[in-house]
Amino acid sequence: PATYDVAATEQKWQPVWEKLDPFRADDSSPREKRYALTMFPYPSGDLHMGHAEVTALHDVIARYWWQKGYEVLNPMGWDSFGLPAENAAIRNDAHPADYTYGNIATQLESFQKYAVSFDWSRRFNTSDPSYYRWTQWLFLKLREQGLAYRKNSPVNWCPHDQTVLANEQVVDGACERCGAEVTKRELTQWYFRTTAYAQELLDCLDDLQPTWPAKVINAQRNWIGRSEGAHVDFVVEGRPEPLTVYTTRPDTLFGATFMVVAADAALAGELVTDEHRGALDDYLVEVRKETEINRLSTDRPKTGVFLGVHAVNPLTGARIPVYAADYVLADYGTGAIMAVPAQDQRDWDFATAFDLPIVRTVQPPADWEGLDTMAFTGDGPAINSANDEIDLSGMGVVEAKSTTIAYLEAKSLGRGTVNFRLRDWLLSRQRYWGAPIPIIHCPVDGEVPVPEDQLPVELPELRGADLKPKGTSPLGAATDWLNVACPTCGGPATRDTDTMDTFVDSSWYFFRYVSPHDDSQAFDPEKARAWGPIDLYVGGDEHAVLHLLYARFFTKALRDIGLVDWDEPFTSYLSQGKVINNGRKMSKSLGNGINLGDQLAEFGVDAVRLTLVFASPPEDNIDWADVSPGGSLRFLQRAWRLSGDVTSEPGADPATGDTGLRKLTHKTVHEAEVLIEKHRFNVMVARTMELVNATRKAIDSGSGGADPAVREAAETVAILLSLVAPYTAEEMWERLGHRPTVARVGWPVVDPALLVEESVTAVVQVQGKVRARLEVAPDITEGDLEALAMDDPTVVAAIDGREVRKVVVRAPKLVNIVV
Ligand code: ANZ
Repeated sequence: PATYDVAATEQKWQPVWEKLDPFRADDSSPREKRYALTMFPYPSGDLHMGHAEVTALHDVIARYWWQKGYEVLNPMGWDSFGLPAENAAIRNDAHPADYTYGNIATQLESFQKYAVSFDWSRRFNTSDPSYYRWTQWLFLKLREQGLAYRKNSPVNWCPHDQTVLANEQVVDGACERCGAEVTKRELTQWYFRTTAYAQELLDCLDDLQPTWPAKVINAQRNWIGRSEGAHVDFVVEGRPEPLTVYTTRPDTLFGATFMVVAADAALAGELVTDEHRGALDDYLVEVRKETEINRLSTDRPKTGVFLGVHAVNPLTGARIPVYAADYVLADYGTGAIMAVPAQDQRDWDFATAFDLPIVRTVQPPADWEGLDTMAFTGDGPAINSANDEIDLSGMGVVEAKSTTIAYLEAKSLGRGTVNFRLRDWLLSRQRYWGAPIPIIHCPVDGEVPVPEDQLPVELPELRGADLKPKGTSPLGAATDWLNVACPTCGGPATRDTDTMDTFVDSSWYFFRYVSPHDDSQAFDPEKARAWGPIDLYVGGDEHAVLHLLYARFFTKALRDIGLVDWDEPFTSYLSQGKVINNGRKMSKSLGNGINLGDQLAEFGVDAVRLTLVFASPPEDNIDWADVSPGGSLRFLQRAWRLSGDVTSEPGADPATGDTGLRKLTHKTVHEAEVLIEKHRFNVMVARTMELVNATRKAIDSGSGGADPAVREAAETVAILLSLVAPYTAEEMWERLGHRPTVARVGWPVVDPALLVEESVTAVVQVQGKVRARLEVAPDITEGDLEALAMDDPTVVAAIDGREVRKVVVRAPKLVNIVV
C-alpha cells in the first residue's frame, strides 16, 4: 500500500503500549536518572492546542533521554482545585468534584491517545485528600518555622470572585482570573513569608541565567525588586517615636520639604490630630475605591489631606508638614516617605497642588528645559546641601548618597538599608474548592494547629447554592464541620474557614511525584535526592513570576526544614510560545479557535505533533494559519513507505552498503543530538526529512531496497521519528521486522569514521582576489596543495607570466599568491 491508515494505527498501538508500559520510571534502576517535567493542567474541559503543543515539545526531550539510556521520570497529574469547578458547581447545583473528576477522565483519555511518554502510574490530583493532606502538613511545617503567619492588613480584594488575591494575581490593577477591578480590604489573613528568601531568590537567578529564558529571569528580578537606600528617622513634634521613611535617595534629604504617609496605613490614624480626623476619614473612603496602579500613576492629579502635625528635617532643621495621600502605599517600605519635590515628579505634583516649597538639591544641566516645570531625576552636582556638619556641595548622586548614609549612621538618625518590592504571599482564600487551612481557633489557646494524625482536614460536603461567594468562606456555613473541640484544652473552638490559594498545591507537586503513593510522608527524601532536581521544566511564561517564584520559595523553605537538599527546583526551563491563528490569540470572541479534537480526527496524532514541533523553535508562537498538518501527514507517509521498500534482513551489516547514504545517516544522528540538546527540535525534524529524501533516492536508484545501508537509514528514521511521531515510528519499526517498542531500542551509535568529511574546499587567491576553489582531501600536505594551485588554469591565467614573489599556504583551506 502507498499509505497507512492513521486511525487504525492509533487503535492498534495504544493497547500494545499500555501493556508494555515502556515509560514507567524505576526508582531502583542503575541507570543515570533524569527528571523531565511539564506543567500539569487544570482540568477545565478537554485538552486544547496549548496542551498539545507543550507536551509535544516536552516529549521530544523525555523520549530522547529514554533512547539515550537514562532512566526518566516524566510524570503527569492534575492541578485540580480552583474556581472554575466551583463556579460550575454553583451554576449546575452540583459538587465541584463532579466537574473536576469528569474533566480529568476526559483529559486522561486524550493524553493517552496523544501518546505522551508519561508515567501514568504516578498520577495524582491536588484535590485528592491523599494529596492535600500533605499540602496541609507542609503548611503546618512552614508555620512551625515562622514561615506561615496571620496578620491584619489591607489586602487585594476581587469584588467579582469575592475573595482576596495575592499581589502576583493582580495584573494592571485587575483580577488575573476574571478581570474585575481589584479593590482593597482590611482583613486578617494567612501569609507565607516569601520575603525571608528575597535575597536568595534573587541571587540564585544568576546561576539559572544560562539555562532559563532571559525574559523569565528579568520578570523575577523585577518582581523581587531589590533597591538600596536608607531608613531615615524624622522627629515628629509632640510624639516620642520618630517617623521613619524608606528612601532610595538619601542624598536629597536637604530637599525634603514635607512628608507623606499612606492614607490607609494605621500610621496615618495614629498621627492625625482630632481636628483633622474627619477629613482623613472622608478621604479614606475615596482611597479604598482606587486601584494600586492608579494610585502610583504619575500622570494623575495628586490628592491628600494634612494630618495637623509637623516633623523636623534632620539636616535643615526646617519644620515640615506631614500629609496623608494615596500615592504612598501602606505595604511598601515603611508606608511613609520624605517628599523631595525637586527630584521626584510625584512629590513635585503634590507640592504644586498643595503649594509647598520646592528646593533643588541636584543641579540640572543649564540647558534643561524642565527647570521651572518638573522634577529632575538625573545625576548632577549637589547644591543647597550643606549645614555646619555635613557638606555635599558638588558631589554626584552616588557619592552624596554614601556620604549622607555615613553621616546619618554616625548620628543615629538613620541607616543604609536594602529594600525589596516582593511582598509576603497572601495564601488564604474565601472559597470552597481548595485545601482547608489546618488551624483551629480557640478562645483560650488561640491558633492551634490540627494535630498531624488528624490530617487531612477534609472539605465538608457543600454543593450548589451553598457555595455562592458571600465575602466570607462558604466553609463557615458547615456548622458540624466548623465547631470542634480545641486539641489543646478540649473546649469549644472553630476551624479556620479559609482555603489555601491553589498555587500552594502546585508549589510542591513535583516533590510528590517521586513517591506519589506514600501515605506516611509528603514525599520520600531519598527518592527526591535520587531524582531531583528537575533537569528540564517545560511550560508557558504566563507563570514566569507566580508559579515559578512560589515553587522556588517552597523548595528553599523545605530545604531549610531539612526535607530536601535542592537549592532550586528547576535546573533548566524551556518556555514554549503560543499557538495562535491568523496572527491573533485564539479566542471565543474572535471565533478563530482551533479545536484540537478536530485536528486529531482529520490528520491524526502524529501529524499534529509533528506540525507543532516542526513549525518553529519552541519559544516562538505558532500561527496555525501558516502551518500544514496535511503536509506533515504526507511526509510521515513518505517516511513510512521507506520501511516497506527495505528488502534486506534485520541485522544486515550496513558496512557493506552505500557509503554515501551511510555518511548522511550518521551525520543526521550526530546533528540531531546536538540540535535536541539545544532545543532546536524543528531543525532536527528538517534533518530527518532530508534523510528520508536521500533514502528514497537510494532505493529508487543504485542497489535499491536490498542495500543494507538503506535498512540502516530507514531504521534511523524510525528512531528519530519515535521522539515526535510515535505511531508512525512504531509502524515502521514493525514493518522493518522488529518487535515493539521502537521508543526504547536505544539511540543509534554514531561511527565517527563516517563523520569525516571526504573533501574540503581550498580557496586560491592571487593578489588578494579569489581565483579558484579546489576540492581537496582534508589531510592534503602544504606542498601538494601549492602544486595543485599553481597548476590550475585560471590561476595560471591570473598570474599572467608575472614573477611569483610569495606563496602562503594554509592547508587544507587557503593558498595566497603574491606577484
Ligand atoms: C525620597 C526620594 C527622592 C525618593 C527622590 C525618590 C526620588 P523603589 O526604588 O521602588 O524602592 N517610596 C518609598 N516608600 C514608598 C511607598 N510606601 N509608597 C510610594 N512610594 C514610596 O522606590 C523607593 C522610593 O519610592 C523612595 O525614595 C520613596 O521616594 C518612594 F528624588 O525618597 B524616595
